[in-house]
This record gives sequence, structure tokens and C-alpha cells, in this order.
Amino acid sequence: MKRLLPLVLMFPLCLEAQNPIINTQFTADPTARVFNGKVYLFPSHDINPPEPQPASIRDNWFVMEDYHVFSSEDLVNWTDHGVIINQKDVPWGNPEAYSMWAPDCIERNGKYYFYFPDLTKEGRGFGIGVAIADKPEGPYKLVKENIKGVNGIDPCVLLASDGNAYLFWGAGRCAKLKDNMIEIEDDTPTETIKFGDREMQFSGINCLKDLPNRQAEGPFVFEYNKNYYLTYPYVKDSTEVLGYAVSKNPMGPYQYKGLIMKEHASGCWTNHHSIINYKGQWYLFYHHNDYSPDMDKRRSVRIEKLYFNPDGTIKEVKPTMRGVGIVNALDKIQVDRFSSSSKDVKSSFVDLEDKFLGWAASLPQKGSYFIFNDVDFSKVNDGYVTINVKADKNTDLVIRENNSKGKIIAQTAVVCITDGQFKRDYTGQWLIVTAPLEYCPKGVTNLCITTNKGGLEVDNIQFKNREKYFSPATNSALNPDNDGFIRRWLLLEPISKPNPSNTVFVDSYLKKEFSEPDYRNLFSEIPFNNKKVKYKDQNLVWHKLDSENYNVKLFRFAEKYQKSVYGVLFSSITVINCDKDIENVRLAVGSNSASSWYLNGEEVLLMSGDRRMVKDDCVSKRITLKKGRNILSGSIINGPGMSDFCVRFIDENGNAVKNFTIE
Ligand code: FUB
Repeated sequence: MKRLLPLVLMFPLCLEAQNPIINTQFTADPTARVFNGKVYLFPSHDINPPEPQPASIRDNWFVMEDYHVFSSEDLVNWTDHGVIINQKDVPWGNPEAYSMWAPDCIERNGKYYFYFPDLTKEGRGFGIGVAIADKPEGPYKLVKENIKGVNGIDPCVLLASDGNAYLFWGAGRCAKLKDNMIEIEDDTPTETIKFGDREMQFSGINCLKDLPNRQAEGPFVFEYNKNYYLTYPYVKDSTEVLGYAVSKNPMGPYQYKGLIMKEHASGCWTNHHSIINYKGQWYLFYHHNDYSPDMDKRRSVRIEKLYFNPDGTIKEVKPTMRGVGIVNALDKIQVDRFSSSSKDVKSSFVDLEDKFLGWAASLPQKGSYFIFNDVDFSKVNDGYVTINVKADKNTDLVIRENNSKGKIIAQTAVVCITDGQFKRDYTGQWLIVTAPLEYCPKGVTNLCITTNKGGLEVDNIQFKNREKYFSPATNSALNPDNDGFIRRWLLLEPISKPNPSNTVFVDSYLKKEFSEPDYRNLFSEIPFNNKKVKYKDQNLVWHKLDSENYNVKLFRFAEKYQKSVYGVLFSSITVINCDKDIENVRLAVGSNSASSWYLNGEEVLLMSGDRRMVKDDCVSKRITLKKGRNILSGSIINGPGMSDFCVRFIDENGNAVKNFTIE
């Protein structure tokens, strides 16, 4: 398994996902809370044991050294605010225990109180500590001592409508908190429990006495319609279910009502959860071992919608990979986490070496389908769709609205180029196919991904607006941009030049390819918009476009016209009008990868090698832009990378030359 990027610890990152909702690290025991109109997630953080494995860590056990906080406004895109507490920071905790188990956080009088369990320094089992902050994402200041009289794990604080704060922990124990939120009331009762011939003292009262409570833990208590719901994981048969009990009083007695979620089919030993109402909808946050199917102590957080029956009982929640949230069609849609499917559709990891890359869904035969619900098309107009696929024979893919009989949104052939073998694109990614939209749905709808032939796997899809990177060039003359970059070009649809690597782009190769007569012929006259040309057996079209960026994103151009993105040769041409001769200027270019540039038919710059698109990467010798029309053209060739270029003229001092127009 790849180690996580250290950046995650320092900077907020946006993480996109369905279930599991966090795909950059393991997350477990999710406590979600709504603060300031946003959902904040306080999970615990499973990790693989450090190497060499410290003696303090049991084999095949939980390994948890810190806590992160995440937030989201749409339950789809999550920001990681980084680490708020590490085991080494806890004054009363064992810094080597790796036992930062399930936490909670609540807000009272403008302060955020974070409650967490940890093994004590003195080796007296688990204690529960508190850290306080002014903002949900911290920074948190640790209280020096753990809460006196409270031994155990899994704290949960209920701010009840009776005005009191109650601390629940362990197997359903409960005590009232003082107003300072860091101590329990002095008159909290204690109970002595016998374990064989050993006796142990427990403070608080046991709210799960006489209720199903085998190995109960992780209490989460909330209030709904004047009832208190004590929800908790316990072992019914062999692994944990989520059950619940209801009472009119925070401290019970509680009446058992049933299950919220059954055992995980995967055999994951634990489940742990929280329940919130966000924007009028109830949600269950829970965990599963999705990214670690062979080891259930590395878990990942999921979300599902939760519903009440009219009598206040909770409807059983079925775990799904789709999870919740409306997904913007312009974002990457992880359709492999579908809402429903034909029986033959299966999901499998994209890469067994890096399970955080997620899954792909297979469509084995004609008529196989899966449905991904709640996709928002309101920002899509004249769009196209890109689809990441893998296939071992020629097949097709059809995207319909709602179900397998619905209106066709887009369809495309999926062509395997090598015999019987799936051809990866040059970056080692899956093959990206693009298809224009035949019909653009309105608002939020469901997608049905299906096939007329079958035998392919689908990873993710993304809808794109054509005008995002380019708009059709207008008839009025254009100035270079503020930095002198030329953004108006006639671009020819890419010529296929399959090169599996950029190492071939040496001078001799480029000179041969770029000066080949059939190719040079394409530049013999200035093309017009939509001009069709033939190059060898390829029919191609010139497009007159304005680039929205200073760098002309050729790979987006190729994608836009559903052409190959990799292993291609791009051709560009533009006309520059000068009022007078502009002497001693240099052409300054950055391109990915190699390129060659001509001014008025004469080669002025050859950029060989495996290049990146860097501003002013190479400059020409001194040249003159003559009064009137100057024709500037370029050939840009690429292997496995994303092609783009930026072009401007600079003067003797390196300043942008801008006193011309682009026709
Ligand atoms: O994550 C460690 C422990 O596993 C939690 O504290 C329990 O609730 C169970 O999920």
C-alpha cells in the first residue's frame, strides 16, 4: 500500500468520493456534527503499523496515532483540515500506544470540545481526554488531565434539551458533565462489577443493562421528537450490528427497538456510527473495510440516508457503495459505485497494489447495466463525456437517462487496438474514450451505463463543456494577452503518431517528421475554419479557436473533438498583423513535448527532447516581425503526456511584445 502524501497533513485537500467518502487514508468510527451550516467529520484514523513494528502494537490489531478533521458542504467533496492531535501531544497518554480510538466533538458556548480515548501513561487502560478549540478544525488545546473517574473508550456527548450535557462512553455508560465540560458531576454514582474473581469500579450508570449488549461499544445518542435515541454497535451473532434503544430521559431507562444496520457481509468485525440531520435529511455515518478487504482493522467511512417510520422507529439502513450526495456532472463521477445494477455486474479493484484507487465495474454482456443516481446536469450545456474504460475486445458503451430503456445521452464504440489485448493509454491509465452528447438531461437525474455487446470495465466518467478551454474565434482582431501570449490559433485535429515514449524526439526524428512533404503541404495556404483536409488515410479538420488559457491545451482540444490525446502530432497556425516592422524580437515558446516553429515559412525554433510546458522554455534567435501579415505556425508532437504550448514574442529585455493583433 502506498504511504500517504505528507502534504495531506499540512494543507486542506479536496477529496471527491462516493462511498467510502475519504480515499486518501483509512478512516473509522465517524462522528459527524453539523457546525455553522457545514458537516464536520471527526473519525479515528487507522494506519498500517510503522516499520519496524513497535513492540507496543499488537499483531493484526488497530493502529491509530492521530486524528484528522474533515468538512463538507455537499457530503460529496470533503476537505481534509489535517491532523488536530497526535498521541505524542497527549500529556496523560501513552505516546507509543497507537490507541487513539473513536472520538466525538461538540460545540458549547462558542467553544469546540473534542473528546477522545487513549491508553493512559500509567497503564491503567483507557482514559478519556478533552481538547478545546475556537473553531471545529482547530487548533485544539489539550486539557492536561483525562476526565476523572471515566475509564473506557468511545466518548459521545449529548447536549440534551433539558439543558444538561451527558457523557456516554464504552458499553453505554452515562454521566452528567459539569458546565466546564471537562469533569463529570461529583455525585455521579459508581458501580462495582465482578469479572471472575476480579472486581472493577465503573462510574456512571449503565444504560444498556438488560438490553442486547454483548460487546457493546461506540454509543451515539441523539434527540428526535422528544425521545432520546441511544444507538450502539454490539455483537449479535459473530460481528457487530448497529442497534438502538429509546427513552424519554437521557439516562434511561432505555427500551430496545431493533437494528439500524445488520452485520457487514464482508465480515468486518466492527461497525461504528453517528447520525445527523443535515438540511432536513437524516444521515447515518458508519464504517466498513472497503479499502482493506483482507484486514478489518483498516476501515473507511461511508454515509447513507436514514429514515424514520411515522411511529419514530428507524428504518433499517442498507449499506451501499453509492452513498449519498448529488454529484455534479462536470466532476469525476465514480460510476463503479453504482446505486443498482443487473445481476451480472461486478466491481473489482482497479489496482490491487493501491486499493485507494478504488474500483471498476464490469459490463460482461449485451444488456448488462448499472445505474448511478443523482447526477446534476444543470451546469452542462454543449457537452461531451469522457469515459475511462478497459476492454479486451471491440465493444461499445451507451449512457442512457434513468434506466436501460431511457433516452440515450451518449454512446461510443470502444475499440481495442492490439490483438485481443486491452491497450492502455501511454500514461498507464485506462483508455479514455470520448463521446459527444446526443441529448443533455436537465437538472438532477440518474445515469444508466449499459452496452450492446459487453466485455468491458468502466471506471469513472466525466461530462465536460466544450467551451471550457476554447471558444470559437470571433471575426474581430484579437490582441495578445497581458503577458503577450497568443491565444488565437487554427488547430488541426491531431495526426496519429503512436510513440510510447518521448525519448525518440531527437532533432533528426523531428526534422524528418516535420519536413515530410505531405505534412508540410498542410501549411501551404492558411486554412479556414472547418476546412477538411486529408493526411495519408486520415480525414482531419482545422478549427479556429480562442484559448481560454495562456497555454493552449492541445489535449483538451483533442478530447473536445473526440480524437486521440496521446501519441499524436498537432499542427497550429496563426496570422499576426503588425503596423510596422518590429525588429530584434525573439519567439519564446514552452511546449509539451517537442515542437518546431516557423515564421513566414522559415524555421525559427526547434525544441527537441522530452519537454514540459514551461513559459519561455526556448527562445529563437533575433527575428523581425514585418509590417503587415506574418504567418506563425507550429508542429507539436507528443507521446504519453498531455500536450500543450504557450507562445509569445519577447524583446531584447525579455519583456512581452504586444503591439500587434492576431487576425
Ligand atoms: O476503532 C477502534 C475501536 O473499534 C472503536 O473505538 C470501536 O468502537 C470499534 O470501532
